[in-house]
Amino acid sequence: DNSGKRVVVDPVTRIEGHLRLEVNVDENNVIRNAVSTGTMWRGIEVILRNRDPRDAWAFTERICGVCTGTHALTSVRAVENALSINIPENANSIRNIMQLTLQVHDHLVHFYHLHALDWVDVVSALSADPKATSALAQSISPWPLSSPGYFKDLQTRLKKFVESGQLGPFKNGYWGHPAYKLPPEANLMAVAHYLEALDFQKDIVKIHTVYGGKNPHPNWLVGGAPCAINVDGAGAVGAVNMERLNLVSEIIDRSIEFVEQVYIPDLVAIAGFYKDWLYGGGLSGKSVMSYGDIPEHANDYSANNLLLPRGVILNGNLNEVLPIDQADPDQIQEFVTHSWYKYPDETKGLHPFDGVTEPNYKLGPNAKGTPTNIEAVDEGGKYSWIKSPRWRGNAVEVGPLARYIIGYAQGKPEFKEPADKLLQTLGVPVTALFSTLGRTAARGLECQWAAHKLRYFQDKLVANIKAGDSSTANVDKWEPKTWPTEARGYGFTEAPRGALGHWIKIKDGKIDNYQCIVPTTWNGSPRDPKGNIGAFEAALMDTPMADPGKPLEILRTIHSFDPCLACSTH
Ligand code: NFC
Repeated sequence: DNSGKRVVVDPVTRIEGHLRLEVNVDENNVIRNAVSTGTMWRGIEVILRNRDPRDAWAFTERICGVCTGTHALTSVRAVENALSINIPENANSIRNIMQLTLQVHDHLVHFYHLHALDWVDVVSALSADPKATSALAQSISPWPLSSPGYFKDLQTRLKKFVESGQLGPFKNGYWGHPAYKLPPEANLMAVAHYLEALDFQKDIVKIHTVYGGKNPHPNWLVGGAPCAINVDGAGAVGAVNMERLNLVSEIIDRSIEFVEQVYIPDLVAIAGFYKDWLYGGGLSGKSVMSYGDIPEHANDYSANNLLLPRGVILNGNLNEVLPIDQADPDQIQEFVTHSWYKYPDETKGLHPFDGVTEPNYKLGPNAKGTPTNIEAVDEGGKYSWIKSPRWRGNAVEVGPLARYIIGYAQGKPEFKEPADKLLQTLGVPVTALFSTLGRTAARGLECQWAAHKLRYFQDKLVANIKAGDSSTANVDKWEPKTWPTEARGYGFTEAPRGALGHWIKIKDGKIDNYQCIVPTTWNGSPRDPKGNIGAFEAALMDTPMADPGKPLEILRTIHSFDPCLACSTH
């Protein structure tokens, strides 16, 4: 219904990639229709055709530099699945460390640098009392950077920014918007931690440089991990030696400290002021999905061996977590009825083993503007470069909140207990989880979980090396002549933003078809042929806006998904 007031946010900033949102609001400025559009496509699946499957990780990794490495991991798993390649135990630990490092890094950067400013008014921090800010900080955390002088200095720096007319990283906010609720002192504390997190995030990625050579886009290897281990003194260049293992260990300790003494206390403090703002639940209280990840032992990707939960919940039935089979054509399908692609029959979905990626850019009949300058999309026609994946025909939400809901429903203490504790601290019921804030809180809890699991797998790796096992790769099936003429396989991970899958068909040693279904493809998907809306669209519905001219509420909810559009369209 396009009769109401229309609000367009294009491009959405503080995300990765190119996203447009259009909403219609009623006479009370409540959102009654929402349309999400991925506005750019790159065609990595097409570029992969006829290439060497052993190189696919390096191409797919370039889908995104933010969730760096997770596509590469998914890709090597897909190739290993197709060719029945097993990896050594050390490689499994190293891959888990790489993936958990990404989770911690990504969640921290998201909370402070992409999302916090939806809740924190930077300009209000100028009127904070540094002494009261110090008292507030010390009342919630033992973190040492908390003296009145520290906050006074920061405030002086911030004043200079503002007075110069150059807010630097803090420009482009809706400062002074009535939906901001934090007192000035909490705003000043959060700005301090924004800057500290900016510093810390460059340290944590060093873990990727130790095991993968660089960041972004570390190196990966079909059959294992691309790093040699040499702990007996004079190491080969590039080898993982004792000094580097100690460096990783020290960064892990600091990660746990930062997450527990800064991120979590900030999350609780900020959420305390917004616990009445429980909009944005969307699909989270209905249908959620997680593939699971972080295998305890190498080469077993079954639910029991995965530390992150696996399963699907449909229609809010928390009593039943349904099993997933990524190879089952009845379970996972992608539709393009409303996406800028061509299928032989667009009323039907395709399983990714038989997926087709053929661009077909045309606007719906009621769209306004020109193809290069769209004023209004027509959601009755094609309107996004994102395809519409569905699980048994259902739109599902994926991501940290989905993982926590599934872990919660399965009664897994590692997920249920911290969630219950947080709900209790805030004094809100369990249904509060199904909201924008629930999404933001789940990411914080998962960051803490991941930091501790980093410690666990680093210790496991070191213990295994000390026991005499330094193997990191299995090259038995490296040569294509050892492969069958035709093979197919899939790989999956839980990327920071949710369930990620790659499907590969190999023929005569080359890639015959390659399809990716990405977390933001699930969350940002347009409507399917039955009219089911995607998770972004569902989450925006029924949200009241204080001022549609400054759509802060749209940003809050959409940012809580941490969208990555480069990933979604690939
Ligand atoms: Ni880009 Fe990725 C997307 C993640 O949704 N997580 O699969 C990967 O990006 O951030």
